[in-house]
Amino acid sequence: MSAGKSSFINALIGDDLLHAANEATTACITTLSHDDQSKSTSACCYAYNGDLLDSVVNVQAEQLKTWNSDDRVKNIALQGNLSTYCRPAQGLALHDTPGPNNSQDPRHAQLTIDAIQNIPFDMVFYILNATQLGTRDDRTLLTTVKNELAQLQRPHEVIFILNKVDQLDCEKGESLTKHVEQAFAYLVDIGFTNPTIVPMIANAALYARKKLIGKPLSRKQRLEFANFRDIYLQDSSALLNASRVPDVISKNVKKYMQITSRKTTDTPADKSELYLLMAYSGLAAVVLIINRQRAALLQAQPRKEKAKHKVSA
Ligand SMILES: Nc1nc2c(ncn2[C@@H]2O[C@H](COP(=O)(O)OP(=O)(O)O)[C@@H](O)[C@H]2O)c(=O)[nH]1
Ligand SMILES: [Mg+2]
Repeated sequence: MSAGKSSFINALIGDDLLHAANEATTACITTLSHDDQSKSTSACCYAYNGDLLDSVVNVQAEQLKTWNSDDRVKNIALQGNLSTYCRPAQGLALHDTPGPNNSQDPRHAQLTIDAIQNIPFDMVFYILNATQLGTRDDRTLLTTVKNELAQLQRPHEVIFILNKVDQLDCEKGESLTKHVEQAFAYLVDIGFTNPTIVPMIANAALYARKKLIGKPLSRKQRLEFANFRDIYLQDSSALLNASRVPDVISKNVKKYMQITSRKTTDTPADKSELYLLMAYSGLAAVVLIINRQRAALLQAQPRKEKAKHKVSA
């Protein structure tokens, strides 16, 4: 709960459509599907018995928030031309789940288990809160999720995001590398083999993306963004160097950062910095991980299916 699951998806789509706050906000499963033919973003919500409750064209964050806090709603399905860097984007579906460790509402845990059992996904991003790693709740939940995943027949990859690393107090010796190593040992102890861990600042990624797209930041977001920029300037490779990702991913993020930081006449310096901040935040590694898997999935598909996806990356 509040580890940053909804913020992580918002960063991927460059928009704060999903409600994110330091409280038990997500009470249902929200599926966001990319369709590059969509002229508007439409959404529907469904009850526990599968009945359609409501639908809206040009959906706004406020509407999703209202549905999300409506006890009758089990699922929200949203479709639109999302601003994602994932390639191929067509057919991409992102599923946001409630935090299953909300002790005030046991339905949240059930919804997450339901999602694991019934949604045909290819990849799971498990968002760990860097400031609350290894609590008893967290261990119980991770063990449940691991056991549920072990029963699945279809292949899937599990990626761990160590989010909110901006909140670690490095001046008090909370070293990022040490934290990632601790997370690694913790996950191995639970039974995950050689887990991939991406340290991340989901909000930094989201704000950089919003600025690049030209969307305004709220006052609070502007203040937070200034703080993220400050820590980025101290060591722009800190998160990447601490991450535990396949070599090909870290090499490609490094390459991307090198190319972006070269002074060119066609990209203004402030824009380059935003791209770099986005890469620094962990988002570039995440997108490369997704793209690599989507390319592999596409490779395995019959020719007719491939034509539908129009690979552009
Ligand atoms: N400092 C910091 N705050 C974050 C980060 N990611 C998310 N948050 C904040 O954490 C709170 C919970 O986020 P949310 O996405 O709702 O978490 P969820 O319950 O896991 O979906 C919100 O106030 C977010 O703005 C991050 O990387 N750093
Ligand atoms: Mg949420």
